[in-house]
Amino acid sequence: MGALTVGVLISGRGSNLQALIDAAATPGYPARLAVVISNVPSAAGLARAAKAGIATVVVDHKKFQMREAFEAEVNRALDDAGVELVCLAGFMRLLSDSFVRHWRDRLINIHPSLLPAFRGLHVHEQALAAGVRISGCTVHYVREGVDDGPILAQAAVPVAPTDTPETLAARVLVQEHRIYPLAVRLIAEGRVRIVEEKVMIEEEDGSAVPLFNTATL
Ligand code: 4DW
Ligand code: GAR
Repeated sequence: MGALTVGVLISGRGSNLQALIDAAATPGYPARLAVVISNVPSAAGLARAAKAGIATVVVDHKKFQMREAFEAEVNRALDDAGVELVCLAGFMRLLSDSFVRHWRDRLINIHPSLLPAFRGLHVHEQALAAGVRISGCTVHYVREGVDDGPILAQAAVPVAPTDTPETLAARVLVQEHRIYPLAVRLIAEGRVRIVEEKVMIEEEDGSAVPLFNTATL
């Protein structure tokens, strides 16, 4: 069976992109990164992709008046590369309902909280302000709402009394780099089913269960 063709959308640093690049370089990984698209020309993740020999495309949203025109250009780059699964990795532009519908069940995101807690921006500030003792990260299918959609994988981390948004973000990021490649692997292996908007993982015997083994503390 051929590897699943993946496109990654970024806006910045690209450390989750790097985790996917590193995973895809391991023998037997069932997905291949075909294109990395950034809406920010200066995104550091573009150099990571180039270093790994992955095609890069910049679609600078500032050059487009209409979100639809921007997204049409993104879609052209994804289609040109034969992309079957789109991974948002620190991609910070809101995608329209029509884009999300077009890629329904083929579009996933990583978010640095235990969704549905703490949507949107400044997530770690929100977690510290709420006083939670546990935070974490979530890989989810993207739906029309922001930071909404069936949950593929989550990992938990402790919140320390001395944490700042920066120290908490760093602890969560380590787990992001574990669960994003894991989630892409499960999809690429064809083991993921969405049943009543919940993700089920197919076992060898054909039964389907929720993913069980991603939690860490
Ligand atoms: C996300 C959600 C909203 C904005 C930025 C990031 C998180 C993941 C995500 C990216 N694109 C998405 C999602 C999502 O969960 N659901 C959908 N699309 N439909 C956001 O509001 N960004 C605004 C400003 C960005 C900027 O100033 O650069 C925007 O208007 O796009
Ligand atoms: C990551 O922490 C990711 O979870 C977060 O942005 C960071 C991107 O870092 N994404 C969101 O907040 C989406 N709502 P990276 O560019 O190094 O992967």
